[in-house]
Amino acid sequence: MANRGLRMASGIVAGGVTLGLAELASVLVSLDSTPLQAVGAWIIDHTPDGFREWIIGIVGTNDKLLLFVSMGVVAVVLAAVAGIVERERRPLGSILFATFGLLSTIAALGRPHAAWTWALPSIIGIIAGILVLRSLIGRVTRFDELAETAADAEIAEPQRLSPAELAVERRLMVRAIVTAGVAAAVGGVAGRIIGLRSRDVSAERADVQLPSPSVTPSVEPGADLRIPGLTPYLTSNADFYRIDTALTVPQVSKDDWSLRIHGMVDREIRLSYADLATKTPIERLVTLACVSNPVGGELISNARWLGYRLDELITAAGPHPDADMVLSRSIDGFTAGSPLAVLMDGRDAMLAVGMNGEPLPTAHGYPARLVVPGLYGYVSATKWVTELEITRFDRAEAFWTKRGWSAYGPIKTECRIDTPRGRGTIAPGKVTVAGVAWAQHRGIRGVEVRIDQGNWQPARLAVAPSIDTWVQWAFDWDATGSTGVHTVWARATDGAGETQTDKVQDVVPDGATGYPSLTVRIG
Ligand SMILES: Nc1nc2c(c(=O)[nH]1)N[C@H]1C(S)=C(S)[C@@H](COP(=O)(O)O)O[C@H]1N2
Ligand SMILES: [Mo]
Repeated sequence: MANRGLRMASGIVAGGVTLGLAELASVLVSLDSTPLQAVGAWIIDHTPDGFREWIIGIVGTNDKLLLFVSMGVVAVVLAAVAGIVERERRPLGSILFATFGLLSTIAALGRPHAAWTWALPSIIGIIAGILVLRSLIGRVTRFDELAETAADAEIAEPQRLSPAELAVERRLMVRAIVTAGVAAAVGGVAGRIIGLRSRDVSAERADVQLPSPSVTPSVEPGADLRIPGLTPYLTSNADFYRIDTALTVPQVSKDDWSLRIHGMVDREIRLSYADLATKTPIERLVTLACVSNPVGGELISNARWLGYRLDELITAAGPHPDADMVLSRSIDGFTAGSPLAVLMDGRDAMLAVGMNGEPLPTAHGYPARLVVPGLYGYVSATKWVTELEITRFDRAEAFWTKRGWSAYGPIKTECRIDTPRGRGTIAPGKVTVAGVAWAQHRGIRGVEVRIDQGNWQPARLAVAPSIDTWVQWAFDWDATGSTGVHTVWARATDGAGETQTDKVQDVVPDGATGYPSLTVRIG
């Protein structure tokens, strides 16, 4: 077949028209309804756990970028194939497009909160894509025929195109393909930009006046040992780790937001953002941790949170005595199941609206999220939270629990060595080993350090402003005369006197354990 390249290009351009027009159409529906978003979200929901962990182990939090790039590559290949197999009366390419459109429509309609209109971007995009595919492939085929005729010496001049005329025809055809491609790209990018702009809540967020708590937790200077390479006690909003399943950050206006407390309660409650202003705010220091944080990992951060006590909000609804779980739900369908008893036991579990003196950043849950000291994020820290369903563990299952993670997620006592990390060879002499240790809501009583197979020696602890946060620690190692390669170990003991386990366990199903260690070369 002649012009294989042009047929592939036609397929790719038609695919681009599909996705581009779907982006434009999604502006009127929901940005999450486009084929790329809907299929991407479907893939995230159906990725086997082992594979997910493996990927995250390699690319870290660039997993979503990787997903989009892979989907892009697959889309280009499929569209190119569609271009090749599409024939005038055997429209295999159109059938391929229609099949993809059907799957994408199903994926979009299957999203949480999807309305029937979520089908429209896929349908409109696919119809346009098929029309463009047929039209471009028709042109390429007609050109092939003209070229064949031109090469046929039997045919008389008027019917036969001269090489110059043929070149003109070719240019017109290429121009049609390029024009459609550019239009698709411009439309798609414009759609995305307009969609993001029109929904962007950052201007609204900048204007939010946070309530003033009666006390703001103070961070004593002694909480920060200010050792080079040691993680600061407080994490800035920009440096705070981020984990969620959202392909694009949900943009939820505080004026549209509400929190519904329902399920096994005496009276269902619905709170608007304005209703919160009538309640008493609290501000607390809490260290959030992700269950997927490997020993020594970075998925843990500490901030000052401003919000409203969950025990008060839940009590107002009158939870039934036989309820034991609060299933919190996000605008994007994510759910977390927290033990009701933990939320009600007097700790500072809250509906947070502020982070380090600012309204919550959109990526961290603006306008409201949950923060529960002592529980991993996947069972408690729902961002963009819109619902608290009071229920039972034997009746409901949360997002990650359905995927093999433990239903209960108390944070395990752990510590991390921050320095000397990646410092190459260190001169013999005094070496400061330092890091952070955490056992949220139990507090940290001590940290010990061991060099190679030596004795465990106590490290000094920084001031801990709260048992709900991590604490810095440091150990002055006299490495004079210790030239060679050494392994440095650390272990923490919590406020109840319980030392963290040395048993090495991976993150699945309820958090990694084992002593962190570091190899250093003295010389
Ligand atoms: N809506 C929503 N909330 C969520 C998640 C999510 O995927 N979606 N992930 C949870 C997990 S696993 C963690 S560890 C914390 C992380 O919060 P952060 O991104 O503010 O650090 O958010 C929790 N809240
Ligand atoms: Mo997490």
